[in-house]
Amino acid sequence: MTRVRAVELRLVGLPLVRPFRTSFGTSTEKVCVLARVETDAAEGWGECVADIEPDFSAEFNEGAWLVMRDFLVPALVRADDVTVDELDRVFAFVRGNQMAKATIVDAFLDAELRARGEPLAAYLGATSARVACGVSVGITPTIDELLAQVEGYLEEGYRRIKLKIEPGLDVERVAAVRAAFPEIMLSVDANAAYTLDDADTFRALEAYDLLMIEQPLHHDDLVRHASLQRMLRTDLCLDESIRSAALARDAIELGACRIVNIKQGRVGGALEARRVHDVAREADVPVWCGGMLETGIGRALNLALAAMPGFTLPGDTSGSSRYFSEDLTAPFVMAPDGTMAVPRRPGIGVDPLPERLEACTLRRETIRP
Ligand code: SMG
Ligand code: MG
Repeated sequence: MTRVRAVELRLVGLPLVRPFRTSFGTSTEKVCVLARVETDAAEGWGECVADIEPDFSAEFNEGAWLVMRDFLVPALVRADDVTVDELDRVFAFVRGNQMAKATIVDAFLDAELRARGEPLAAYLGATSARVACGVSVGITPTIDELLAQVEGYLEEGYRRIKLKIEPGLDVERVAAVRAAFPEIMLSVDANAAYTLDDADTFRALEAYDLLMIEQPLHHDDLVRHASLQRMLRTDLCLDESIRSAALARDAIELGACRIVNIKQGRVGGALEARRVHDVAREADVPVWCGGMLETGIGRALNLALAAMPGFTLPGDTSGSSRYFSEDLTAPFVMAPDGTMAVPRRPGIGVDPLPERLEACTLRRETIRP
Protein backbone atom coordinates (compact mmCIF):
# COMPACT_ATOMS: atom_id res chain seq x y z
CA MET A 1 0.00 0.00 0.00
CA THR A 2 1.29 3.41 -0.95
CA ARG A 3 0.54 6.96 0.15
CA VAL A 4 0.97 9.75 -2.38
CA ARG A 5 2.69 12.85 -1.00
CA ALA A 6 2.60 15.04 -4.07
CA VAL A 7 2.13 15.01 -7.81
CA GLU A 8 4.04 17.47 -9.95
CA LEU A 9 2.80 18.26 -13.45
CA ARG A 10 5.13 19.81 -16.00
CA LEU A 11 4.50 20.97 -19.52
CA VAL A 12 7.69 20.42 -21.52
CA GLY A 13 8.67 21.36 -25.06
CA LEU A 14 11.45 19.98 -27.27
CA PRO A 15 12.14 20.86 -30.91
CA LEU A 16 11.92 17.94 -33.38
CA VAL A 17 14.93 17.32 -35.62
CA ARG A 18 12.66 17.55 -38.68
CA PRO A 19 8.99 18.41 -39.18
CA PHE A 20 6.69 15.37 -38.99
CA ARG A 21 3.75 15.58 -41.40
CA THR A 22 0.79 13.22 -41.17
CA SER A 23 -2.61 13.25 -42.90
CA PHE A 24 -3.93 15.50 -40.12
CA GLY A 25 -1.14 18.06 -39.71
CA THR A 26 2.52 18.87 -39.23
CA SER A 27 4.45 18.84 -35.93
CA THR A 28 7.67 20.78 -35.51
CA GLU A 29 8.02 20.40 -31.75
CA LYS A 30 7.13 17.85 -29.11
CA VAL A 31 5.07 19.42 -26.33
CA CYS A 32 3.68 17.15 -23.62
CA VAL A 33 2.74 16.87 -19.96
CA LEU A 34 4.94 14.91 -17.58
CA ALA A 35 3.74 13.75 -14.18
CA ARG A 36 6.03 13.00 -11.27
CA VAL A 37 4.30 11.06 -8.51
CA GLU A 38 6.01 11.21 -5.12
CA THR A 39 5.01 8.50 -2.65
CA ASP A 40 6.21 7.59 0.83
CA ALA A 41 8.66 5.19 -0.74
CA ALA A 42 9.77 6.51 -4.15
CA GLU A 43 9.03 8.79 -7.07
CA GLY A 44 7.83 7.80 -10.51
CA TRP A 45 7.41 9.39 -13.92
CA GLY A 46 4.64 9.33 -16.51
CA GLU A 47 4.50 11.00 -19.93
CA CYS A 48 1.19 12.01 -21.49
CA VAL A 49 0.96 11.13 -25.19
CA ALA A 50 -1.54 13.89 -25.97
CA ASP A 51 -0.42 16.67 -28.30
CA ILE A 52 -0.99 20.42 -28.60
CA GLU A 53 -4.24 20.04 -30.55
CA PRO A 54 -7.06 17.47 -30.33
CA ASP A 55 -6.21 16.05 -33.77
CA PHE A 56 -4.84 12.52 -33.35
CA SER A 57 -7.39 11.98 -30.59
CA ALA A 58 -9.97 13.99 -28.66
CA GLU A 59 -7.43 14.63 -25.92
CA PHE A 60 -4.92 17.47 -25.97
CA ASN A 61 -2.31 18.83 -23.59
CA GLU A 62 -4.22 21.61 -21.86
CA GLY A 63 -7.31 19.42 -21.47
CA ALA A 64 -5.27 16.50 -20.15
CA TRP A 65 -3.54 18.86 -17.70
CA LEU A 66 -6.91 19.96 -16.24
CA VAL A 67 -8.26 16.40 -16.09
CA MET A 68 -5.15 15.36 -14.15
CA ARG A 69 -4.98 18.43 -11.91
CA ASP A 70 -8.67 18.75 -11.07
CA PHE A 71 -9.93 15.14 -11.11
CA LEU A 72 -7.38 12.32 -11.31
CA VAL A 73 -4.72 13.61 -8.93
CA PRO A 74 -7.21 14.72 -6.24
CA ALA A 75 -8.87 11.27 -6.47
CA LEU A 76 -5.50 9.55 -6.18
CA VAL A 77 -4.48 11.64 -3.19
CA ARG A 78 -7.89 11.10 -1.50
CA ALA A 79 -7.68 7.35 -2.05
CA ASP A 80 -4.77 7.42 0.41
CA ASP A 81 -3.50 3.83 0.62
CA VAL A 82 -3.82 2.34 -2.87
CA THR A 83 -2.07 -0.09 -5.17
CA VAL A 84 -1.78 0.35 -8.91
CA ASP A 85 -4.34 -2.41 -9.52
CA GLU A 86 -6.98 -0.29 -7.78
CA LEU A 87 -6.48 2.79 -9.95
CA ASP A 88 -9.02 1.69 -12.60
CA ARG A 89 -11.66 1.79 -9.88
CA VAL A 90 -10.35 5.05 -8.38
CA PHE A 91 -10.47 6.76 -11.80
CA ALA A 92 -13.69 5.12 -13.07
CA PHE A 93 -15.74 8.27 -12.30
CA VAL A 94 -13.87 10.03 -15.14
CA ARG A 95 -15.20 8.95 -18.53
CA GLY A 96 -12.69 8.47 -21.34
CA ASN A 97 -9.55 10.63 -21.06
CA GLN A 98 -7.33 7.57 -21.42
CA MET A 99 -4.20 9.62 -22.14
CA ALA A 100 -4.57 11.65 -18.94
CA LYS A 101 -5.32 8.47 -16.95
CA ALA A 102 -2.34 6.68 -18.50
CA THR A 103 0.01 9.44 -17.35
CA ILE A 104 -0.96 9.09 -13.69
CA VAL A 105 -1.27 5.29 -13.77
CA ASP A 106 2.18 4.96 -15.37
CA ALA A 107 3.81 7.42 -12.96
CA PHE A 108 2.26 5.67 -9.97
CA LEU A 109 3.28 2.25 -11.31
CA ASP A 110 6.82 3.51 -11.86
CA ALA A 111 6.99 4.72 -8.24
CA GLU A 112 5.58 1.42 -6.96
CA LEU A 113 8.08 -0.65 -8.96
CA ARG A 114 11.03 1.56 -7.99
CA ALA A 115 10.03 1.20 -4.34
CA ARG A 116 10.33 -2.57 -4.60
CA GLY A 117 13.27 -2.58 -7.01
CA GLU A 118 11.45 -4.31 -9.88
CA PRO A 119 12.00 -3.37 -13.55
CA LEU A 120 8.81 -2.61 -15.50
CA ALA A 121 9.68 -5.16 -18.19
CA ALA A 122 9.86 -7.96 -15.60
CA TYR A 123 6.59 -6.80 -14.02
CA LEU A 124 4.84 -6.91 -17.42
CA GLY A 125 6.11 -10.41 -18.14
CA ALA A 126 8.47 -9.29 -20.89
CA THR A 127 10.63 -11.99 -22.40
CA SER A 128 13.13 -10.12 -24.61
CA ALA A 129 16.17 -8.07 -23.63
CA ARG A 130 16.19 -6.21 -26.98
CA VAL A 131 13.37 -5.12 -29.29
CA ALA A 132 13.28 -4.67 -33.08
CA CYS A 133 12.87 -1.06 -34.20
CA GLY A 134 10.92 0.41 -37.06
CA VAL A 135 10.59 4.04 -38.08
CA SER A 136 7.64 6.14 -39.16
CA VAL A 137 8.42 8.46 -42.07
CA GLY A 138 6.34 11.61 -42.40
CA ILE A 139 4.85 12.91 -45.64
CA THR A 140 7.64 14.74 -47.48
CA PRO A 141 7.39 17.61 -49.96
CA THR A 142 8.74 15.41 -52.78
CA ILE A 143 9.28 11.75 -53.65
CA ASP A 144 13.04 12.34 -53.88
CA GLU A 145 13.09 13.58 -50.28
CA LEU A 146 11.07 10.56 -49.24
CA LEU A 147 13.52 8.17 -50.90
CA ALA A 148 16.47 9.97 -49.31
CA GLN A 149 14.92 9.76 -45.83
CA VAL A 150 14.04 6.08 -46.23
CA GLU A 151 17.56 5.32 -47.45
CA GLY A 152 19.05 7.12 -44.45
CA TYR A 153 16.90 5.19 -41.98
CA LEU A 154 17.70 1.88 -43.68
CA GLU A 155 21.41 2.67 -43.45
CA GLU A 156 20.97 3.25 -39.72
CA GLY A 157 19.51 -0.25 -39.48
CA TYR A 158 15.75 0.26 -39.05
CA ARG A 159 13.97 -3.01 -39.69
CA ARG A 160 10.64 -1.71 -40.90
CA ILE A 161 9.71 1.47 -42.73
CA LYS A 162 6.25 2.96 -42.28
CA LEU A 163 5.13 5.67 -44.68
CA LYS A 164 2.53 8.21 -43.69
CA ILE A 165 0.00 8.59 -46.49
CA GLU A 166 -3.02 10.74 -47.32
CA PRO A 167 -5.35 10.88 -50.32
CA GLY A 168 -3.31 11.87 -53.38
CA LEU A 169 0.04 11.18 -51.69
CA ASP A 170 -0.19 7.42 -51.53
CA VAL A 171 0.12 4.88 -54.38
CA GLU A 172 2.80 6.72 -56.35
CA ARG A 173 4.94 7.18 -53.23
CA VAL A 174 4.58 3.60 -52.08
CA ALA A 175 5.42 2.43 -55.62
CA ALA A 176 8.58 4.57 -55.65
CA VAL A 177 9.79 3.31 -52.27
CA ARG A 178 9.01 -0.30 -53.16
CA ALA A 179 10.84 0.03 -56.50
CA ALA A 180 13.92 1.47 -54.79
CA PHE A 181 13.88 -1.05 -51.90
CA PRO A 182 12.27 -4.30 -53.12
CA GLU A 183 13.07 -6.38 -50.03
CA ILE A 184 12.23 -4.15 -47.07
CA MET A 185 9.42 -4.57 -44.56
CA LEU A 186 7.12 -1.72 -45.61
CA SER A 187 3.80 -0.46 -44.23
CA VAL A 188 1.60 2.62 -44.53
CA ASP A 189 -0.39 4.67 -42.00
CA ALA A 190 -3.32 6.81 -43.15
CA ASN A 191 -4.38 8.21 -39.75
CA ALA A 192 -8.04 7.82 -40.67
CA ALA A 193 -7.88 9.96 -43.82
CA TYR A 194 -9.88 7.72 -46.19
CA THR A 195 -13.41 6.38 -46.67
CA LEU A 196 -14.78 3.25 -48.31
CA ASP A 197 -15.13 5.31 -51.50
CA ASP A 198 -11.33 5.06 -51.73
CA ALA A 199 -11.42 1.26 -52.08
CA ASP A 200 -9.65 1.53 -55.46
CA THR A 201 -6.66 3.20 -53.79
CA PHE A 202 -6.39 0.33 -51.32
CA ARG A 203 -6.71 -2.23 -54.10
CA ALA A 204 -3.89 -0.45 -55.93
CA LEU A 205 -1.72 -0.60 -52.80
CA GLU A 206 -2.06 -4.39 -52.76
CA ALA A 207 0.57 -4.58 -55.52
CA TYR A 208 3.38 -3.43 -53.18
CA ASP A 209 3.55 -6.27 -50.67
CA LEU A 210 2.71 -4.11 -47.67
CA LEU A 211 3.06 -5.58 -44.21
CA MET A 212 -0.11 -3.72 -43.25
CA ILE A 213 -2.30 -0.70 -43.87
CA GLU A 214 -2.74 1.19 -40.59
CA GLN A 215 -5.96 3.00 -39.66
CA PRO A 216 -7.25 3.75 -43.14
CA LEU A 217 -10.78 4.82 -42.10
CA HIS A 218 -12.55 6.91 -39.45
CA HIS A 219 -11.21 6.53 -35.92
CA ASP A 220 -14.55 5.24 -34.58
CA ASP A 221 -15.60 2.99 -37.44
CA LEU A 222 -14.96 -0.69 -36.78
CA VAL A 223 -17.78 -1.85 -39.08
CA ARG A 224 -16.39 -0.26 -42.24
CA HIS A 225 -12.88 -1.38 -41.38
CA ALA A 226 -14.30 -4.91 -41.32
CA SER A 227 -15.86 -4.34 -44.78
CA LEU A 228 -12.56 -3.05 -46.13
CA GLN A 229 -10.60 -5.93 -44.58
CA ARG A 230 -12.92 -8.39 -46.39
CA MET A 231 -12.04 -6.70 -49.70
CA LEU A 232 -8.27 -6.86 -49.21
CA ARG A 233 -5.54 -9.47 -48.96
CA THR A 234 -3.30 -6.97 -47.15
CA ASP A 235 -3.73 -6.96 -43.37
CA LEU A 236 -5.34 -3.93 -41.79
CA CYS A 237 -3.95 -2.66 -38.49
CA LEU A 238 -5.94 -0.44 -36.15
CA ASP A 239 -4.42 2.36 -34.09
CA GLU A 240 -6.80 5.26 -33.28
CA SER A 241 -9.80 2.89 -33.04
CA ILE A 242 -8.30 0.80 -30.22
CA ARG A 243 -8.88 2.75 -27.00
CA SER A 244 -9.31 -0.22 -24.65
CA ALA A 245 -8.88 -3.97 -24.44
CA ALA A 246 -12.66 -4.29 -24.91
CA LEU A 247 -12.48 -2.40 -28.22
CA ALA A 248 -9.52 -4.54 -29.28
CA ARG A 249 -11.65 -7.63 -28.67
CA ASP A 250 -14.56 -6.12 -30.65
CA ALA A 251 -12.28 -5.16 -33.55
CA ILE A 252 -10.76 -8.63 -33.72
CA GLU A 253 -14.14 -10.40 -33.47
CA LEU A 254 -15.60 -8.18 -36.20
CA GLY A 255 -12.63 -8.82 -38.48
CA ALA A 256 -11.90 -5.07 -38.57
CA CYS A 257 -8.14 -5.72 -38.41
CA ARG A 258 -5.64 -8.57 -38.35
CA ILE A 259 -2.90 -6.62 -36.54
CA VAL A 260 -3.11 -4.25 -33.56
CA ASN A 261 -0.95 -1.21 -32.84
CA ILE A 262 -0.65 -0.87 -29.06
CA LYS A 263 -0.07 2.59 -27.65
CA GLN A 264 -0.27 2.44 -23.91
CA GLY A 265 -1.27 6.11 -23.67
CA ARG A 266 -4.22 5.66 -26.01
CA VAL A 267 -5.66 2.81 -23.91
CA GLY A 268 -5.19 4.24 -20.39
CA GLY A 269 -1.72 3.06 -19.39
CA ALA A 270 0.64 0.14 -19.22
CA LEU A 271 -1.78 -2.18 -17.40
CA GLU A 272 -4.55 -1.79 -19.99
CA ALA A 273 -1.92 -2.11 -22.73
CA ARG A 274 -0.97 -5.47 -21.26
CA ARG A 275 -4.66 -6.47 -21.40
CA VAL A 276 -4.80 -5.47 -25.10
CA HIS A 277 -1.71 -7.60 -25.67
CA ASP A 278 -3.39 -10.53 -23.90
CA VAL A 279 -6.65 -10.21 -25.89
CA ALA A 280 -4.72 -10.12 -29.18
CA ARG A 281 -2.44 -12.98 -28.23
CA GLU A 282 -5.41 -15.15 -27.28
CA ALA A 283 -6.79 -14.52 -30.79
CA ASP A 284 -3.41 -15.08 -32.47
CA VAL A 285 -3.32 -11.47 -33.66
CA PRO A 286 0.19 -9.95 -33.83
CA VAL A 287 0.72 -6.64 -32.04
CA TRP A 288 3.44 -4.01 -32.18
CA CYS A 289 4.28 -0.97 -30.13
CA GLY A 290 3.14 2.34 -31.57
CA GLY A 291 4.84 5.64 -30.90
CA MET A 292 3.73 9.19 -30.12
CA LEU A 293 7.11 10.88 -30.58
CA GLU A 294 7.76 10.25 -26.89
CA THR A 295 10.68 11.67 -24.94
CA GLY A 296 12.95 9.19 -23.18
CA ILE A 297 10.39 8.84 -20.35
CA GLY A 298 7.65 7.45 -22.60
CA ARG A 299 10.17 5.63 -24.77
CA ALA A 300 11.51 3.63 -21.81
CA LEU A 301 7.98 2.44 -21.04
CA ASN A 302 7.33 1.55 -24.70
CA LEU A 303 10.47 -0.57 -24.82
CA ALA A 304 9.37 -2.56 -21.76
CA LEU A 305 5.97 -3.18 -23.35
CA ALA A 306 7.47 -4.10 -26.72
CA ALA A 307 9.54 -6.78 -24.99
CA MET A 308 6.38 -8.80 -24.18
CA PRO A 309 5.98 -12.01 -26.18
CA GLY A 310 2.99 -10.96 -28.34
CA PHE A 311 4.90 -8.00 -29.81
CA THR A 312 6.12 -9.93 -32.84
CA LEU A 313 6.48 -7.02 -35.30
CA PRO A 314 8.97 -4.12 -35.15
CA GLY A 315 7.44 -1.07 -33.45
CA ASP A 316 7.64 2.69 -33.88
CA THR A 317 10.26 2.56 -31.14
CA SER A 318 12.99 4.55 -32.86
CA GLY A 319 16.20 5.91 -31.33
CA SER A 320 16.17 9.33 -29.65
CA SER A 321 18.08 10.83 -32.61
CA ARG A 322 15.07 10.18 -34.89
CA TYR A 323 13.20 12.83 -32.90
CA PHE A 324 15.48 15.11 -30.87
CA SER A 325 18.99 16.48 -31.00
CA GLU A 326 18.87 16.28 -27.18
CA ASP A 327 16.38 14.04 -25.36
CA LEU A 328 15.09 14.61 -21.81
CA THR A 329 16.87 11.46 -20.65
CA ALA A 330 20.15 9.89 -21.66
CA PRO A 331 19.59 9.14 -25.36
CA PHE A 332 18.17 5.81 -26.52
CA VAL A 333 20.51 4.49 -29.17
CA MET A 334 19.56 1.83 -31.71
CA ALA A 335 22.27 -0.71 -32.53
CA PRO A 336 23.29 -1.13 -36.20
CA ASP A 337 21.28 -4.39 -36.25
CA GLY A 338 18.09 -2.36 -35.75
CA THR A 339 17.43 -3.38 -32.14
CA MET A 340 17.33 -1.41 -28.93
CA ALA A 341 17.99 -2.58 -25.38
CA VAL A 342 15.09 -2.74 -22.92
CA PRO A 343 15.87 -0.73 -19.75
CA ARG A 344 16.88 -3.02 -16.88
CA ARG A 345 16.81 -0.75 -13.85
CA PRO A 346 13.75 -0.64 -11.51
CA GLY A 347 10.53 0.93 -12.80
CA ILE A 348 10.84 2.47 -16.26
CA GLY A 349 14.59 2.42 -15.64
CA VAL A 350 15.43 5.98 -16.68
CA ASP A 351 15.27 9.48 -15.19
CA PRO A 352 15.09 12.88 -16.82
CA LEU A 353 18.41 14.72 -16.84
CA PRO A 354 17.75 17.50 -14.27
CA GLU A 355 19.27 20.38 -16.25
CA ARG A 356 17.69 19.29 -19.48
CA LEU A 357 14.32 18.93 -17.77
CA GLU A 358 14.52 22.46 -16.37
CA ALA A 359 15.55 23.87 -19.73
CA CYS A 360 12.56 22.22 -21.47
CA THR A 361 9.94 23.08 -18.82
CA LEU A 362 7.29 25.56 -19.95
CA ARG A 363 5.11 25.39 -16.82
CA ARG A 364 4.85 23.42 -13.59
CA GLU A 365 2.41 22.91 -10.77
CA THR A 366 2.48 20.70 -7.68
CA ILE A 367 -0.65 19.17 -6.16
CA ARG A 368 -0.46 18.04 -2.53
CA PRO A 369 -3.03 16.44 -0.21
O1 SMG B 1 6.82 7.93 -32.20
O2 SMG B 1 7.92 7.42 -34.00
C1 SMG B 1 6.93 7.86 -33.43
C2 SMG B 1 5.77 8.32 -34.27
C3 SMG B 1 5.07 7.17 -34.87
O3 SMG B 1 3.71 7.53 -36.76
C4 SMG B 1 3.80 7.57 -35.57
N1 SMG B 1 2.77 7.95 -34.78
O4 SMG B 1 -0.49 7.30 -36.00
O5 SMG B 1 1.06 5.96 -35.44
C5 SMG B 1 0.65 7.11 -35.59
C6 SMG B 1 1.50 8.32 -35.32
C7 SMG B 1 0.84 9.24 -34.37
C8 SMG B 1 1.65 10.40 -33.94
S1 SMG B 1 1.27 11.82 -34.79
C9 SMG B 1 1.98 13.11 -33.92
MG1 MG C 1 -0.89 5.25 -36.50
